[in-house]
Parts: sequence; structure tokens; C-alpha cells
Amino acid sequence: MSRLHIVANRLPYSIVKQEDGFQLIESVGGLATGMKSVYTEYGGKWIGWSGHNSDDLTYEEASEIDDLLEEKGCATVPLSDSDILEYYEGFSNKTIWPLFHYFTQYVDYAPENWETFKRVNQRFADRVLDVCDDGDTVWVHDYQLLLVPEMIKSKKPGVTVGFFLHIPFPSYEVFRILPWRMELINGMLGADLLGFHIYDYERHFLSCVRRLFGHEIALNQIHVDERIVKVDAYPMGIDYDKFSNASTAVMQKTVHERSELHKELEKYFLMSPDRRLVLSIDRLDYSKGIPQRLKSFGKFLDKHPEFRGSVTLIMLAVPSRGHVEEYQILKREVDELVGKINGEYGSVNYTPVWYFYRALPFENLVELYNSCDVALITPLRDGMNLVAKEYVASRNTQTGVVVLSEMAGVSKEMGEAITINPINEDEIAEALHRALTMPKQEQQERMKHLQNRIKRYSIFKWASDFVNDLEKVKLIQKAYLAKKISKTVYKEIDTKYTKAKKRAIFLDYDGTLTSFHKDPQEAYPNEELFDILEALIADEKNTVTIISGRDKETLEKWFADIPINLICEHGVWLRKLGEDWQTLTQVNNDWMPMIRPVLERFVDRTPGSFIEEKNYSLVWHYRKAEPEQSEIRAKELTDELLGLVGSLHLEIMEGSKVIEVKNGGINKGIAANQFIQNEKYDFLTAIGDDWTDEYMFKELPKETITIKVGMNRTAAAYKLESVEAVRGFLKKLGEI
Ligand code: ADQ
Repeated sequence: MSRLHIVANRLPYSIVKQEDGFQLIESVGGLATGMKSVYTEYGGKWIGWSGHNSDDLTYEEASEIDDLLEEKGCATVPLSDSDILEYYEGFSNKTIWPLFHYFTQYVDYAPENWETFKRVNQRFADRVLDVCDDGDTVWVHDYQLLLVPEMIKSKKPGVTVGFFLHIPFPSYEVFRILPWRMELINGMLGADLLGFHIYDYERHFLSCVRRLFGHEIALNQIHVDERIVKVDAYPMGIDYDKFSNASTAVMQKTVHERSELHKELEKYFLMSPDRRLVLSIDRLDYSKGIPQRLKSFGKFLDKHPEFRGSVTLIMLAVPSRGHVEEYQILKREVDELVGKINGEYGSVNYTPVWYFYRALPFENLVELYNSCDVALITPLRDGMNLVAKEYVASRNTQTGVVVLSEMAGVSKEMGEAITINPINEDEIAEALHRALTMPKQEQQERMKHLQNRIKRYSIFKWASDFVNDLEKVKLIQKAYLAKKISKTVYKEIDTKYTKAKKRAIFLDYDGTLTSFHKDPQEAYPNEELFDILEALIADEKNTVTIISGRDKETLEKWFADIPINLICEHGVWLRKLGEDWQTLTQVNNDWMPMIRPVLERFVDRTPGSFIEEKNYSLVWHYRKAEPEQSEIRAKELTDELLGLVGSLHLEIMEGSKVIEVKNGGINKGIAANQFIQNEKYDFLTAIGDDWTDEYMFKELPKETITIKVGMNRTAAAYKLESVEAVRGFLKKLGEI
């Protein structure tokens, strides 16, 4: 692979001022560890902010920092006082953070913060554009840089862009509140691969794209203009061995090598063999559910007095975003709750909650993971939560229990934890009791499975999976473009067309010649389409046929004034030029009274859907209905119909937002072949967009130029991306 650059709000170093100048301290956080393995391997740069306010630095100091970082492969993006206030503390942490964690009451909608957010994102993108060339790959991280992918892609489409969101992506109902919702999604869609921790966030994102933009989505691929954007879930892991080895090292230390904290912990256990420790670790953030956790611990001591005196909660809170009012209020609330519990249940030699409001060195962190019997992890919302994984990795004894919020992304990977609803204090109190009384053997059984899983999907595997998929997206995009009608391919088609003496042109209608409308009756042909068709028909070598699933009455009405062949209802009816309608096959309608009530039931349960009755088929339309609900209903209806149609010799066809029930043995492929038999065409083409057109692509003679509209998998030889592209193609053939 060519060079891979990382873009994140922060660089993987912090900078401290010493007497003799600045010094870099390498970050040991999860992201820095994971990314270092990829960006050094691929020889790229890390682009980000140094953490220093540029207003506080002289020109010489800023240059010194830049030079030091440059030597480490980093490119800095300067942030001034007002940038930090409005881009970082403002829009990132007071708008996106609360909204994406479902704290809508805390969201600040200040427009000036949005303006600065855009400006600073552009500064990051410009810095990326400075250092990268066409063919390079860029991996952008997290919610502070949501606009950067599009800002890169629009300037350098030859750069492959990946984006990973470390926090949850909320459901559409929450996301839609944001006045700048379109801009944010548009920014993200500049990426070629979008990664989320879990499938739920991916699903929410796709639902927002579908509802706000209406882009075509096939499974997890979005069709944005002429590009395919892939969306997938990659649950971020940790450096498992680092925690596991450090834990072994802690155990092996001699008494005088041990840290003060370690000695304190040992003293605590020596006081009584029944002593137990429960661990709680997070940044002091309202999303982490700290007050609820404390109250639950109080409830536990209240309900289970036998544990008073022997169970202590060690609560570590890393100071975070202290300038923001909500965080100050939270800090006061936590302080008061700790005081209250300790006052109520404590004694001279028992403190129920040990509260540390600070960051701890790595070694101490591991000592705590090592010594605590239970990890109590109860965020109200959390993108992933790495603490849970770190605890598991540090348990070399294979004992220990994780009590885990179902609202943390990590809960999807930790089926063996005791999961709780973080708002339900009674449930948490009971889960804690269960954890503290769980037999050792059961603990080991559960821990073994957890460890195997977390070890396998480490931070390194996570990073390499994402990077490999980014490579693969390029192949998917290439395959798509390979089928696209390029200038050269068009020339070949045009040469065949010009040489031909007798041409048959089959054109599907909805989604091919005209866009879909919520009301199918509004999809009538416009002037441009008539001009295109008339130009084709004017050449007497051409036989033009519209081949559609629509009923014959509609198409006859719409195309009354133009001499064109019509095949309707997927091939039941044919009207050749100057002739009357004829049926291509013998069919009957005896089955309709049986099937209609089933469809009616689905209409009643799916607002916006309706039934169309054609001469020989019944169609359930759901384009106007709520998209997600109707997809589920469509599956239910198909299942129900499958049980009915077999004995009636019917077929179910799933078109674009329609389910059609019709007599078996009829399709566009059979009809088109019947149409051309006994005639000698030396140029054949068929254009269509949905899977009912695949019958034509598969069954027409192999020399047919088959063209699929859209991105889905197809048997057609070529693809055109849209109705406009089809019209453009036909205009060129018809020379208008
Ligand atoms: P965070 O909200 O910061 O991350 P988390 O994933 O739990 O949450 O990571 C916290 C990190 O800080 C852990 O590595 C932990 O060891 C460390 N830490 C916590 N308390 C500490 C203390 N007192 N001293 C020292 N270190 C401490 C965001 C998202 C998460 C997502 C991560 C990664 O909010 O949901 O898991 O990014 O994508």
C-alpha cells in the first residue's frame, strides 16, 4: 500500500516545557498505540493539534514544537484560544458529544461554534492536503473532524479516505434535531470507508443517510454520486499483551519494589480474609452514569448489610472538561454522593468509597485491575469502553466479574459479563451482589471466554482490519467503475450501433427512463423523454420497446401519441406497432380473491402502503411508507406469501419498494425473447434497474448489450449510475 496518514484532533505526544526547551512525551492511550503500528509501517504522517494554545506561544516556541514533532513524523495544526473555545470545547464537546450520547438537554446550538468548527475542520483538511499525494490513504478519527473526509475528497478525489467514529452514532430521531445534520452527514460521506464500534451505530447512520439524502443503499454500501462508500462495524480492541504482561510483572514484584498504592491494597486485604474490592474507572463525564453507580452501591450496602465493612468501592475519576458547566455540576454531585455514602455506612476502620479524582500512572492502573474482584462499569452511553477490556486482560488469575451496562458498545462482545440497565439502581445493586457471591469456578469459566475473545481482536487486529478493508473498498469501487460505460466502451457500442442494420432496444420504465416518485402515477414521461424516444424511433432501423411491470392502461395512455412497442406487466401483454394488445402467455386470475386479503392486512398495518391491481397481478407498493418499518413488513409479507403461492403456481417478485404476486412462468426475459424471435437483429440492447430486469440480462442472446442502472450486483455487462446517465446515453445514440 502507498502511504497512510492519520488525522486526529490530538497528536500522539504531549509537550512539556522544560528549562532547556520543550520535551515530547509519548502518549500511551489506546488510539496512539494502535495507530503507531499502522502509520509507521506505511510511512505516513500523523496530523493533529499539539495540545498547546497557539496564542500562548511565541513564533520561536511554535517553530521549536513543530520541528520536534516533525522529527517524529507529525504535522501540527495550530489552535488559538478562540478555536479551542468554539471548535473543541464548543461544537465538539457541547454540541456533538451530548447529542450523540443522547443528552439532548445539554446540547448547545450556538451558531458561532458551528462556524468555527467548519473553519478548523478546513484547517485540518488543508494540512492533510499539504502532506498527501494522489494515491495516498488517510484515516480520519472521531467526532471533532466529521467534516474533514469530504473536505479532502472534494479537493483530491485520488486520495482514499477512511473515517472512524469513537463515540455512538445516535438514532435518526435524535440526530435530526441538529440544524447542521445535512452538513455533518455530507462531511462523513466524503470517506470511502466509515467505521463504527458496533452494528447499532452503523444502522443508525445508514438510516440517517437514507432519510436525509435518499441515497441508494445496498446492504452496507452507499452509492454517493459515482462512488461507493462502505460502512462497517469494527469493535476497537486494546493492546492485550501489554496489560496481561504488566499484570504478571506486578504480581512478581518483591515487597520493597511495590508501589505505595500496591502496599495500601495489600494492607487492606490483610485486615480480613473477607475483604473485597469493586472497581469503577472513567473520565468524570455525565455519559458514564457515575451518580447512578454510587447510588446503586449505596442501595447494595443498604440491602445487604452483611457486606458493610468488607466491600469497598474504589472510584477513579479522571478530571475532564472542567470548564464546562455540566461537568462542574457533576463533580459537585459526585463529591456529595461519596460523602453521603461514606457518612452513612462508614466507620472508624471502614470507608465504603475510596474516591480518587485524578489520572493514575499505568502501573497503578494495572495494580487496581489486578486487585479488584469486580469491575463495575455502568455508563449511560458509551461508544465502546476500553476499561472493561483492560480489566479482563489484567486478570491473570482468571477470576473477577464484570458488571456491565448494556448501553456500552463493549457489551456486544461481552456476553459473559453481568449486564444491567444503568438507570436501574436496584438491578445494579443485585448484579453487584451476584458478582460478589459468584463461585470461583463460574468466574473462571466466564473470564476464560472473555479473555480469548478480547485477546484475539486486539487494537492491532482492529487497526489492520480497518486498513485492509480500506484497500478492499478501492477494489469494490474499481469493479463498479469497470462496468461503468467509459468513453472507450461507448465508442465500441456506437460503432456497433452505426454498423447495424436492424436494432432492438428494450427499455425498462421506472428507475431507468424516469426517476421513482412517491406516487407512481406521477412518474409520467416528460418532454425530454419524448424527445429522446422520438429521436430513436425516427431511425427506421430501430425497434424500440418499453418493457415494464406497469399495467397496460397506464402505459397506453402515456405513450398514446408515439409509435413505440409496449410490453407490460412483466411480459403478460404486448402491443406491437400498429397492432392490438395481445397476451404473450395464457394466464388466469382465479387466485386473486385469495391473495388480496393478505395484502390488505399489510396495507392496514403499514401506513402509506397501497395495493395496485393489474390485469394479471397484484402489487403491494411501499415507497411512501416509513422506510425501516416497511422493509420489515416486506419481509414478513414475502414469508407469508411464500407459504401460499406454491400450490397456486404463482411467483412473488420483489421490485424496488414493491412486492408483486403474479402468475408463474412470465418474466421480462421470456417476453423479450418472444419479441425478437423470427427477426434478425444485429444490434440488441436492454437497459433496466431492478432485479426483474435481470431476466432480460440473463436470457437475451449473449451479444446483447445489457446495462444495469444503479450499483447493485447484476448479470448485466455494463452499468450506468442514474436515470440522467441513461438519458444521456440514449441521447448520444439518437444523436440529439
Ligand atoms: P473514553 O470516553 O475516554 O473514550 P474509554 O474507552 O473507557 O473511554 O477509555 C478510557 C481510557 O482512559 C482507558 O484506556 C483507561 O485505562 C484510561 N483511564 C481511565 N481512568 C484513568 C485514570 N484514573 N488514570 C489513568 N488512566 C485512566 C472514547 C469513547 C469510548 C471509546 C474510546 C475508544 O468515549 O466509548 O471506547 O473512545 O474508541
